[in-house]
Amino acid sequence: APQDTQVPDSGLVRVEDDRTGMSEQSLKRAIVDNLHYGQGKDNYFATPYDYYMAIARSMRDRLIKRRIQTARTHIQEDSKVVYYLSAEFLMGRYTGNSLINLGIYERVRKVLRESGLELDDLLEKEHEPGLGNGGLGRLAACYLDSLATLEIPAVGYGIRYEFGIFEQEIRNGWQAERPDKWLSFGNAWEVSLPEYRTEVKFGGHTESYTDTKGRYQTNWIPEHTVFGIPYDTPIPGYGVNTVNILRLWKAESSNEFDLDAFNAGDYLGAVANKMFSENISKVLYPNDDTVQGKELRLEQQYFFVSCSLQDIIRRHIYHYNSLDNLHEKSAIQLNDTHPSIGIAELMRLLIDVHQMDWEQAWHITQNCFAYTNHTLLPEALERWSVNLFGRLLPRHLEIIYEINFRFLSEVRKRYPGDNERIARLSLIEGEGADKKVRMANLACVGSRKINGVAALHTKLLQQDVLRDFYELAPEKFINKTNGVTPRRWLLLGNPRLSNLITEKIGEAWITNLDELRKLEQFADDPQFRQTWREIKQANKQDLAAYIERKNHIQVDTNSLFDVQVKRLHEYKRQLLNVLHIITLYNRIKRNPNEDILPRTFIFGGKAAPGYFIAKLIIKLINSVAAVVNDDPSLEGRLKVAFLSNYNVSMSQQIYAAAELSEQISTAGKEASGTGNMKFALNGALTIGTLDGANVEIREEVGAENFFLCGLTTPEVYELKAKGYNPQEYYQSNSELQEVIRLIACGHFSDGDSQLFRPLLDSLLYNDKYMLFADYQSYIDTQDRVSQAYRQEDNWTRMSILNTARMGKFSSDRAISEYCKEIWHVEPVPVEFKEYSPEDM
Ligand code: CR6
Repeated sequence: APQDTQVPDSGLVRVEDDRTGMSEQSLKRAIVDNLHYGQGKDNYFATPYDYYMAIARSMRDRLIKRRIQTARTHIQEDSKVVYYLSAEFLMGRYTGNSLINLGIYERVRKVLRESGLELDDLLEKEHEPGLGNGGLGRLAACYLDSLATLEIPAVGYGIRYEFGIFEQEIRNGWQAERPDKWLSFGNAWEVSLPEYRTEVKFGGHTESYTDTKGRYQTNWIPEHTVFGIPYDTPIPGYGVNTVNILRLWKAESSNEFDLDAFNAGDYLGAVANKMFSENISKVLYPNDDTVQGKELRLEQQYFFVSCSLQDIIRRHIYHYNSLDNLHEKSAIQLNDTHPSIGIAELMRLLIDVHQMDWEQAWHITQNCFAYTNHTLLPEALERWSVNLFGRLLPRHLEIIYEINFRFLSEVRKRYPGDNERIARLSLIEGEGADKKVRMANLACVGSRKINGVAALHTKLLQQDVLRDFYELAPEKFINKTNGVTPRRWLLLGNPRLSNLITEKIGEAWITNLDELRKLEQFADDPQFRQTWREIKQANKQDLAAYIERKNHIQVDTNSLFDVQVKRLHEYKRQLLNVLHIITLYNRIKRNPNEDILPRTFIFGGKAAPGYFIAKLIIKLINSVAAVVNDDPSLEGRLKVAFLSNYNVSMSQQIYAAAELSEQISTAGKEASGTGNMKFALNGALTIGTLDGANVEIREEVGAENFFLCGLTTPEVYELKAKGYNPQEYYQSNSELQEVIRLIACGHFSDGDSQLFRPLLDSLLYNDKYMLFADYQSYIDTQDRVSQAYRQEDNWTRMSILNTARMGKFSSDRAISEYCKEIWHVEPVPVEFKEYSPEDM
């Protein structure tokens, strides 16, 4: 063999410093190194994006080191692992968060400043991974952060969508959608693992045979097979060495080119399989809290669930050489019904592939899975047509029928002759051609625990949506009120406020949010209040600058920042907020001297592209903004800004600057909400209905520090039962009439009286979400808000108390409850060991 060139070994080069060192010097070297050898640039050629990539890679190196040690520790300790299956993970930007969790944000900022670079500006170069729609996907992200911080062995499993949630643009007041090409400049954070690629089958038919032991077996002969390639992103805990992973699957063709078809001259046929395969992980469905029974969506769900379960089984067998104890070592959480096909898939893998008998397989399956329900809206409960299901997943349909047969036999024993109940519990709905598979029923039958996401929501599940299952197995039901991670939502998102808090009470709050209670003692301290106000003011100025830059609207930073940011949905009632704006507008028009509190109304949120009414509401907000913002007679007292392309990064800035948080869904419709928690944590006061987690927020902060409005859930139910008629409210409310007439006459639409007709008609003649019923209560409460805001000292006091009492809403609290009461897993501390070249 040829001899290598000899080089002297100086004994001075320590690779470990560049890859894992945390000192200023090693961090600087690491960034320069990654700039050179990762980006191929020096400081002459490097763009801000190159610097961002170099920082990201330097952090990734540090996390990978800890990831390896985490994985080794989990194996050494035979740890039970949590697998969080979710079709959505709305992670937000990674780099700032990893700097925070590694505890080196300030140090890296300082190192960069020495070279004239501003960390915060560079971090904005990261394209946010928007692989989720809203609350459900963001909850999954907060939960991964808490799992790692609590040192729980966990893997998040999902889909590596090539296109995440669309980018929203506002054109002439309307929402327009553009594809989110988040991967086009590369992704510094992921590592692909083609060696763990997994095969997934689709379509075809099944055949039965008797195996050599005389057992009846089924063989699935698929029409297509697809590969899933895993891409891992490290998920660091805060202040610990645990680094878990988020494993997302990309679909790839299993045979690039069908040679037979090609040789037969069928060129397009030859690439059809490739197109089928690559479509699967192409794009995130942009619906929040609604479903369309689209075939591709079921393909996506099955694809990532099958890859993930096969991956879990592979790892388990490698370690234990048996599947008998799978349920003792794995807890698989179903984030809504989207991954619930996993119940049938695990049965299939255990029975058909690993030759287990039905009883044992069912025991293992039922003890692996738990199911979180996230909605009470009937349109969000997934039901797949049996036809489609059987075409795509013929073997799973058989298994579901078998599960159903066995399940219903038990039900019949318990409720003999109660055919209606049996029909309601059945996994199959309806008869004949339009039979449906009910995924929520499958999830309930196949899981050991079923949880709602706020106390009220869980209660309503038990009394209403899942009542029959509750009566059958009440011990399965449990509440797990949602939570949010204080790392992203306070420490990273609101540095001014978190610095003040840490100065006053130390930094224990970062991992024990109940510590915030210690702020209560300062609520009456004038100096502290003053500082608290100054911080909010500074954050408001930052947001005002953003609004000026993006929307060209000048807002008064002394006005009340009144904010509603969330997906556009009729039940969330952004329209009720607009009715309030127009009410104030009318009051000033009627009496220009009326003493109206100056307010800046800030909106943000995406509408599902096919949701016409939601898009019309966006158009209305922008139309009202155009009139109100430019009317000199208002003297700048009212401003309205719709911020386009609301996403995680933008929301961090908005929560920090918000003073009033709008949480005004119709009672009984919002399962929990999590934005409500982030606002209050950042010191905004809430105006809200008794819905979702608002109920518990109000309990925690105290009724006197919360602006309650609207009907309660029982009142909503009652009103509906006796026949709700919006006209009754309309006819007796002159201020409301004035508002509606102003929209109707085209005041906000250049005289076009037809444009907003669909919104008005739905209010006047149907009003499914009871805006008219809650209008007066909402307006009165808003008037109380205005008065309260003028009592500056007391407002600040309430704001401090809101932050101080948000401990319960940490995702750390939520995750420790899941660990104890659902998953039965314990923390596994990970030691940091110096890297050594001898490890080869
Ligand atoms: N849309 C609920 O509507 C809840 C989150 C997370 C939602 C919302 O109230 O906070 O889940 N539900 O639990 C679904 O997505 C089905 C949501 O985000």
